[in-house]
Amino acid sequence: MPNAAPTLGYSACPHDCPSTCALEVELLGPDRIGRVRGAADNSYTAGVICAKVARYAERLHHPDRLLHPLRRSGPKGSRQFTRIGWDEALDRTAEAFLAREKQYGAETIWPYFFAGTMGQLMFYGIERLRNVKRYSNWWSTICVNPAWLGFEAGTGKLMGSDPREMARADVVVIWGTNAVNTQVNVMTHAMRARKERGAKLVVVDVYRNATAVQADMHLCVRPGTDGALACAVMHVLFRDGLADRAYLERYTDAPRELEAHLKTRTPEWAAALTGLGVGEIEAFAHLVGTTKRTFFRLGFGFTRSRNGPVNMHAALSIAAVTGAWQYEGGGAFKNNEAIYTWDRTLIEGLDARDSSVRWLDQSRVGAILLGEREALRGGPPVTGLLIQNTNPMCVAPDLNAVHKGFAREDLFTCVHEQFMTDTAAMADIVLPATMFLEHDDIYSGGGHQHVMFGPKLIEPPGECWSNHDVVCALAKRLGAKHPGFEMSAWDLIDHTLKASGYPDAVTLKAKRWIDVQPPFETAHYVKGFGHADGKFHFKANWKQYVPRAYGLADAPPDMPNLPDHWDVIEKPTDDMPFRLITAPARNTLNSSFTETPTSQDREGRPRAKIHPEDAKRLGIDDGARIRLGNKRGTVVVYAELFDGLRPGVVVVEGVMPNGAFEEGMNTNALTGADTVAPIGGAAFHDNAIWVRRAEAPVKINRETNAHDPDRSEPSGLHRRKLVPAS
Ligand SMILES: Nc1nc2c(c(=O)[nH]1)N[C@H]1C(S)=C(S)[C@@H](COP(=O)(O)OP(=O)(O)OC[C@H]3O[C@@H](n4cnc5c(=O)[nH]c(N)nc54)[C@H](O)[C@@H]3O)O[C@H]1N2
Ligand SMILES: Nc1nc2c(c(=O)[nH]1)N[C@H]1C(S)=C(S)[C@@H](COP(=O)(O)OP(=O)(O)OC[C@H]3O[C@@H](n4cnc5c(=O)[nH]c(N)nc54)[C@H](O)[C@@H]3O)O[C@H]1N2
Ligand code: SF4
Ligand SMILES: [Mo]
Repeated sequence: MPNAAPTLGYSACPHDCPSTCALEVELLGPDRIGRVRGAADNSYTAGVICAKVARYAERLHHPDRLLHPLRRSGPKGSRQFTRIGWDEALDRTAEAFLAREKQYGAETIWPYFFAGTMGQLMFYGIERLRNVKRYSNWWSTICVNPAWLGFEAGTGKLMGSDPREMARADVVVIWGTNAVNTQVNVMTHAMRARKERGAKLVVVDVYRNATAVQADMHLCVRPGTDGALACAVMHVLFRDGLADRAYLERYTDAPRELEAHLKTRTPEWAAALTGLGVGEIEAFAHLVGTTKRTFFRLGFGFTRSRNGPVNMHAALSIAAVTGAWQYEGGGAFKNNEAIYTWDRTLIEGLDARDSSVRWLDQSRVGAILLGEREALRGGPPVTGLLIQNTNPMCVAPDLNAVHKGFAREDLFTCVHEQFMTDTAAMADIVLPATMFLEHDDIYSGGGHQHVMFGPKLIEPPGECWSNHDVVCALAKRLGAKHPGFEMSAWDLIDHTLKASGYPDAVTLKAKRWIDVQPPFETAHYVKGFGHADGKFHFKANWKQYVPRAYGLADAPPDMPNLPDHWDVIEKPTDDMPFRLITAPARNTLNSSFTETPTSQDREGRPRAKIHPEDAKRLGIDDGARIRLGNKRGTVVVYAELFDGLRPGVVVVEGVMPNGAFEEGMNTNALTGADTVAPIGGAAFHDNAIWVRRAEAPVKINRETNAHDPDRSEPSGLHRRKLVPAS
């Protein structure tokens, strides 16, 4: 039979990625897809998507997809499960939650979720169950807080120049984001600027990543020193007459104070901190100072440090000193959260929120499950978890604590998932979830300006249910009443679109997306910045952003208000002379896609990029088994000699499943869950570690995951099972 052209369906990528691409999906049957492509007629996607989503059929039709509800039938973490029906699975979950609620009060249950899907309904719907039931609140901290706060402290609003304007810039500065890996569309627009206008591309990053390889100038800073670089750049701008003084007077809060403060932040001062040459800093400052159309595309990576918000605010401040905001193709961009007018009252049940319920910090899940008083805010222990869209057994910091916490016998865990992830493996009840092409939802792009529809295009396999279905079915059994639990996904979507001032569901579905880009003068703050005084704030008022009602401490007194290097990172010591970066990998997205064969082939085994000089000194050959460790834990990885980073820096890409590591725990064994001030965050790229050759495979103390040389095993690699040693 000749191949007929497949039917096309239209959707939006639901994954946790700022690009939220407009998609065209080949439909090969009522439950089968073929290739996925980027929509050429969407002005941001512009026909380009990442390879991992182009081959989405591999994930959606994966033989390991969860198809039926399961009940644990062996010890916790044994991965022994028995198939059960939906009624039994939901009944058991509801019974367990109700019994615990009776014993400890409703705050003992903690719905735990994140952005595995960014659909407005399937992402946030779980909040309605929480609010109506008065379950413990969830303070989202794992991803955006340091970055968004640093930006907002300057502009007063989380929006910036139209990201498509990058194509009309003369210099594009990609700062602390590996866009080639993590948001490929940034490169589409940046590369257009280079091709059509001869624009220069500058990358500020701690290693020569896939994005830096494409750059005209790569500023390879030491981790956590971006604030110092930014200060020295501004010092040069003021010193050499490259600051736009008219703009500063009209649009900023404290230009003269800033100039005086920067007098001592010389290129020499910054060179010592960043590791850059004075000449490099001067050249960068002159480039952005003499090129009005400079677009600062600020990423997340450089804010995943204990001084992250300060570094973001400092880098952002450069555009205000040069006045780049005034020009098309100039200014700065982090995220467009503030341009969207989403009203999720019905989806989240905000009308039912009780302000007296405690808030628990997402990134502190380990400490919370281990019952630390401060982490529990003095309230009852967490004894019930309902998890959707996230894999904390893999992605959360301080993984030793997390693994121990999840292993608690008295903890009842229900995980709604697409795959048997490391977190699902710890569950008492596992529920099978639909993928985005199997349910209706609506999306908006943090990295662009579109509100998009992602309709149900195919039937789900097996007995998969959507997040909305699960939340509503549990609500019934838990006695939670709210109009949102009685509505279909479509009706909730339709209602939410209209309440938000967007076209209704039928209209948006037909249009596929709408472009809600604010006009130039709004996006570029021509009529003033987002603060009450209309100014860009060089003097960040950190205090103002701390929600004290959530139990957070005030901003630390030594947190600098003016741009600076805030010296609170984990500095190398004699014992721990290296700094570890756990950067994103190209073929996986957090722990998603780690299940697909192509991603597994391309990423291979866990590798640590290490400078050849360091390797030589430590007697480490390329490909050698090496052990990385610190006070929190240790992992074995394979050395990859690489001169695209500074000596003393080690980079391991990807959040691989724990099973990919000899001792059953990924690099989050080394990352810290201490709070990034002042509003939370995880400092995934701010780790002091030691590095050594891992001669013979070594036994690890399973209780602590600490390296115990007295318990060396003579031979054979072993994989730590997820069962705790107790
Ligand atoms: N393929 C892929 N795509 C992804 C993801 C993924 O895991 N894989 N994750 C998704 C998610 S959830 C998010 S939030 C975004 C994140 O996307 P990004 O904005 O790219 O942020 P990060 O992924 O944290 O870090 C990216 C870069 O920051 C650099 N970096 C680390 N520390 C410093 C520093 O101190 N200074 C400087 N200048 N650079 C530093 C790292 O070396 C790395 O190259 O990407 C999304 N897209
Ligand atoms: N070492 C290190 N750790 C990191 C980072 C880092 O840079 N380094 N980055 C951090 C960042 S920025 C983030 S955002 C977090 C992200 O961490 P997570 O939010 O845990 O993201 P994923 O690992 O992609 O897990 C998402 C899960 O949701 C599931 N899922 C997807 N769609 C649906 C759905 O519709 N319904 C249900 N029920 N499930 C669904 C997927 O199968 C997947 O297992 O990781 C953080 N962890
Ligand atoms: S680039 Fe990001 S939004 Fe686009 S298809 Fe890939 S994961 Fe999805
Ligand atoms: Mo993220």
